[in-house]
Amino acid sequence: MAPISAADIPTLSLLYKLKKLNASRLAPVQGATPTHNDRIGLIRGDITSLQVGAIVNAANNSLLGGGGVDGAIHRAAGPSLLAECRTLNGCQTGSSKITSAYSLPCKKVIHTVGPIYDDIRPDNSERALKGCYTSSLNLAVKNGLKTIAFSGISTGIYGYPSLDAAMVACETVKNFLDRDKTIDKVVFVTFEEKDVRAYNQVLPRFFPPNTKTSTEQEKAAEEQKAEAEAKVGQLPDVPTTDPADADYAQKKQKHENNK
Ligand code: AR6
Repeated sequence: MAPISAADIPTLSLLYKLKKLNASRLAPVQGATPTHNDRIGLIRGDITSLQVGAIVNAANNSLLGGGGVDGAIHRAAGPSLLAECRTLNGCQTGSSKITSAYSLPCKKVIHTVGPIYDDIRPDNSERALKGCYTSSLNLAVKNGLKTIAFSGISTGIYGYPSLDAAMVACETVKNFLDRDKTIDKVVFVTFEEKDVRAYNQVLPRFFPPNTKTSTEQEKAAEEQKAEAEAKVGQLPDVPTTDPADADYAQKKQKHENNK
């Protein structure tokens, strides 16, 4: 399968424009913003074909491979990936570790360990799932990677309900992008129909379409400019002589007088 480059993965802005993603009929969550719509990608397919900075594997505590996306990643990367994973001494639930990508088209693989969904204590599962997204994003930044693609951590064999998992994923990624300036693109990779539906439903609640017309955008830019100019007006006047020069001139005069 030909690799898909990061630039070819559609952003939310494009998906809204093409009407492949629609505004939610449900209320947006608090703080929802279209600001990151160019930095979020969404694609359905096999994560092993993505030519991105890092793909995120839904691994287990041993990091020694398994079924689902973990199996697909190990098969596509080749046996060297397992050899490197053996040196890592496993990984805790809610945490992540990074390896090379070997025969995969991406640069790195981040292995994260999602929770086995606990419907008696869903808060514990939510905390661990948040940890998976945050620790993976932090590892990407630490390794200078600009693009990162997530599989639906815990939504397969580990049984996390897709809609709830998509809420956690979107909220955590949004909070991260609100303060990060280094990551260019975070991609959500869906595989099964249930996850496609979940992301189509949840993404617009966190990252709504930009409904401002270009005139409104221009007006907002004008307002920002006026505000900046008003602030400049409050600054002290720029000195007309160089303080260092004035000091020098004074000293020079004194020296002349003492001659
Ligand atoms: N590309 C993208 N997504 C995929 C692919 C693929 N090739 N294959 C499956 N998915 P799962 P978990 C989706 O079960 O629930 C392993 O044995 C899948 O549809 O792989 O976190 C590990 O070793 C689902 O949305 O991971 C652990 O023991 C998502 O990937 C255990 O499974 C995750 O499903 C982890 O379970």
